[in-house]
Order: sequence, then structure tokens, then C-alpha cells
Amino acid sequence: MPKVHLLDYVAGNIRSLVNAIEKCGYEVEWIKSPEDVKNADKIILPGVGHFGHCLSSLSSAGYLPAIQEHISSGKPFFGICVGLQALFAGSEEAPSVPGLNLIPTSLKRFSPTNADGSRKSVPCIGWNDASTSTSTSPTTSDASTSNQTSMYGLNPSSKYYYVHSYFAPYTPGHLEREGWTVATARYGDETYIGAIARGNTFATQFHPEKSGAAGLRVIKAFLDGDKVTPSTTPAVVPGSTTVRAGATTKRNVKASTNGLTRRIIACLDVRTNDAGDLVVTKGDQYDVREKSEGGNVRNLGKPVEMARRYYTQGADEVTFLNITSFRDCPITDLPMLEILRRTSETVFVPLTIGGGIRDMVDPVSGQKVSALDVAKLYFASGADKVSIGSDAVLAAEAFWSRGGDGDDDTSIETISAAYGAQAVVVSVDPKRIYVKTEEEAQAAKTKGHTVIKTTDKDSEGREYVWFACTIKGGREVRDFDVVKLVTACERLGAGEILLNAIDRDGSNRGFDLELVALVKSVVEIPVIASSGAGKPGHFEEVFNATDVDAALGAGMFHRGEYTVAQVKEQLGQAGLLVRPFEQFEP
Ligand code: 1PR
Repeated sequence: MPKVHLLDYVAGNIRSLVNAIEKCGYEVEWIKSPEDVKNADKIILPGVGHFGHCLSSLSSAGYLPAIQEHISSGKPFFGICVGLQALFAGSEEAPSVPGLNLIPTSLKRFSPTNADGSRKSVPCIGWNDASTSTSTSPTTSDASTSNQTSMYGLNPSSKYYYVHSYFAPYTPGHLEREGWTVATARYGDETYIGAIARGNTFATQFHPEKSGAAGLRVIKAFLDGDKVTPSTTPAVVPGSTTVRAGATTKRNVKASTNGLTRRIIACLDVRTNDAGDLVVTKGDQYDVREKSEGGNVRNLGKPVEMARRYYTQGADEVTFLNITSFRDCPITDLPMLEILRRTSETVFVPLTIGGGIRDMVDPVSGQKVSALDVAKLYFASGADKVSIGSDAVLAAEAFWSRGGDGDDDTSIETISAAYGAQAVVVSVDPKRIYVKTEEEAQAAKTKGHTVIKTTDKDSEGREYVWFACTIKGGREVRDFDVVKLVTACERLGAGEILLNAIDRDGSNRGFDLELVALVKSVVEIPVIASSGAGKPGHFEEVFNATDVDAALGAGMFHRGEYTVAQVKEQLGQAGLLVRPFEQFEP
């Protein structure tokens, strides 16, 4: 097998990139010292997390001059994410740390508001263009205005997975005059560099190894040295009758989240059943046992196979939750590690793992294991994000009891510092607490709870509600409000909120729109709506009624009632932007 050299310096989920390279028919050789760079022909430099951390690590290990030499000698180089950012002069993220300065401009942070006052989530997480089209407006471009050729397999009608808070601003003409070819993306009113190439140097802000078939095509083009590729067949946008380059039909322009597609996530709750097998299960308000006699754990299928099925159907992300993680488990035997390893061999979209991310004592060795160490194992096994539930509630309570301050030692802070905010999801499991009168509502407010008047009254007709946090899979309700939780977690360094709703879980009644709108209004980071999806129309409803960034379904997919493809079809027909279906033939 032909070889490519990979420079790993704790860049997070490197396993998925290795899997993607192997899928393209190449073998990975690791660069272990600056000397190895000299002997390498093709180099890939992946990167996630903090610009300053990445560049300082590369610099102190002596890699920067070696990389510079490699690039100027004209050998193939591919930088991914922070690997692209490294080519620039520097970044607002770490003003004192210099980059390679191949491009003498600096990266900026996304603003959470557009010029017209509308909001956008930061970090920017989701699927967007890398368009070499000559049109500057990706939502209106068509085949007649796009280039007839494209660099490194990029397709103007494909979507690619981005996750970043800092971006390289794009000014038309400027870099082209220096010999660069640029593919752009737009986030709100900011247009930035999605991919860039000159000579044998190529870099993408998006993660090709997480961008499904479209991304695998880009990796293969780099590895094969296909710098200029004929424009591929336009990707098919679900729900559209006309297909054209530029990714979207005019109907899809109606509602878009600042240029990102609507993200659909398939979630698999995993645990061992009574026979000791790891199965995907699904609760009814978190009760996962059959109602029939015997009350066995519902067995809906095998995790790896189901993840693969949802990927094939077009899921934009897959989330695994180990729902019995409150029980201590030996670190060497974490059940989800093998699931992740195997899933990441065939599923090339982001994978999130939740359950049991906390400091623990290994029941076998008696050794203390930090949340960061647990997370490291998951990232090394193929996870892109970890999701923290119970531990986040306890950390948020402590945050407020310290007067709104972290202690630099919580799971959120330590993992976010090491891997970046985008790698830390907080999974929230709130429960509705109804109160009857305005006086009772006032009393709840005095305790710091956010009380709203609800249209979804309870059986006693009570119309005021606040949302209480729970821990240990809903088993313990805390006198602590969801708004307090999510605002504390954002300040501690979480990058995304996975918002469940115990009352809606498994109910097929649709998402809790009031809860979603409330949480979305108090944080800047992306929010994923979860719990209650029973049909494709529920996804359309939550995207139309709120500004939520992504929506997640479980039971309706597992029970085979609907496919992910049907959800996307419906969204596309309703004029909501979704990622096109594509296939990759190595
Ligand atoms: O507290 O950090 O160890 O994490 C445990 C994780 O496991 C939490 O994220 C918690 O949400 C989850 N969890 C624990 N117990 C259960 C249970 O069901 N008994 N599952 C559970 C929660 C949430 C979604 C779910 C949606 C959509 N499940 O995964 O599938 O509600 O379902 P639907 O579309 O069928 O309505 P920690």
C-alpha cells in the first residue's frame, strides 16, 4: 500500500483520520521526530483545539522549521483544521504565538451576532460549503457560475463538517494574486476560507475525515495527487426536485442557520441487558425495561451495526450514551471503547460518546482516574466529542456556590483546556416542575429558578413551570434550574448543549419547544434538541419554531418507524437546508 506520513501531537481523534486514509487505500506512517519530516514525501498535519497550544507544541518539539522546509521544497502537504490555521501569521486565539506565516494575515473569532443583529452560535459546528464557485453567495450560486474544475475533489454542491470558533477571513482576489486557489464558506455575514491550495500545499478548515463521502473524496484526491479534478456530479439535496451546483435549490434559501445545514443526529442509548450483551435500548421517560412480565431491558439492536445504518441513511452525527455509567467500571473494560473503535472504521461523521465522564476510582486497581484520562481514552478510540451529564450538574452547582467561578479542575474545564470547547458536550436531563399560582412561581424565582408560563399544562391544569436538573440517568432530581446549569457550563468551557427532556423522552409527542427556546435564548454555544421525536414533522417543527442548531432522534429510528433519510427528505421539501446524500467509491 502507498504511504502517507501523519504528524500526531495529541490532536484529538486521530483514529478517524487513519481509518479514512486506509479506506482510500493508503497506509499511515507516523512522524515521531523532525528528522522523520525530512524523509517523508506526503505529510498530513491534523489539528484540533487551541491554536496557541498546537503551534507551541509543534514549535517546542522542533517541528516548525522542518514543516516549513517540507512545504518550500514543494513536497505534498495537507493541513486540516488547526493544520490550516498554522499556515497563517497568527490568531486572535493566542496573539503572542506565531504561525508559519505562509499567508501573512491573522485568524479572527466569529462574532456571535451578525450586522443585522441576528445571532449565530459560537463555536460554529456543522456542515457548510467549501465552494470554489465564483459566486460569493453559496445559497444562490448555480452551475453556470461555478468553475468547471475543482481542486482536490471539492464539489461545490457538497457539504463539509466544520467545527471552529476562529476563521481565516476571505477577501476576494487578494490571495488569488499570490497564486492561491481558495474555496470559501459563509457563516452568517462572515465569509471565510474553507480550503486553500498552492503548488503542492493544500489545507482545509473542515474535517474531511468527518465529512462523509464528500470528505473521503478530498482525502483520496490529495493522496493520489489529483490537484485539479473535473467538477463532480452535483450532490442530490434531499427533498429537492431540481439539482444544481451550489448545493441548494432556491426553495432552500428560505431558512438557513447562518449557512449551515440542519443537523440530524441519531442517538443510541447503550447498556448491557440481563443476558450480559451490550445492546441499544430506548426508554420511556428513561425507564428502559419492557412493561410486560419479567421487565427485561428492551433490546433494539447492536450498537455498531445500527450506527453504520444511520450513517448510510444520512445521519450528520452519531451519539452513543452509556446509560448505566453511574456504576463504576474498570477503566480497562470501558464497554464503549470497542464500540467506538469499530464504529469509526466505517462511520465518517462526528461521533459523540457520553456516560461516565467524571473523576473515578478504578474498582479493580483502586487507582484514581481523572475525567480527562477517561476522555483521552475515548478520543483515542474514535470519539470527536465527549458528553458530560451528572458531573456537569455537580460542577455547575459548585460554580454558583463559588459565586460564579470555576476551580480549573472540573471535567468540563480540564477536557476543554486540553481538547478545545468543541470537544465538550454537556448532556442535560431536565424535568418539568409545575407550580400552580403566581405566588408559588415567585417563590421558585426567589430560589433562582427561571419560571415560565407554559401552554403545556399538567393534568392538574398548573400553568407555571421551571425545569429541574437531574443526575444519574434521571434517578435524582436536584433543586437546581436548567438555565443555571447551561450558563455555568458555557462559562466553564463547554462547547455544545445536548438538551434532553425526561417528560418527552420516548413519548413520540415532539420536542419540548418551550424548553428548547428557553435554553437557546440564554447560551451562545450550539444547542441540540432531544427527546420526543416521533415523526419527521417534529424535526421540521423544532427547526421552524426555535433557532436550535441540531435535532436528535432515537426511538423512532430504532423501532424502524422512520429513517433518517425520510426526516431529511421532509426538511428539504419544507425548504430547510440539509446535507446532500453522497457515496464514496474508493
Ligand atoms: O450522567 O455523565 O454518566 O451520562 C449519562 C448519560 O446517559 C446522560 O447523557 C443521560 O442523558 C443518559 N441517560 C441515562 N439514563 C438514561 C435512560 O434513558 N435511562 N438516556 C439516559 C437518556 C437521552 C437520549 C434519548 C432521547 C431521545 N436518553 O439519548 O435517546 O431522549 O429519545 P426519543 O427520540 O426516543 O424520544 P452521565
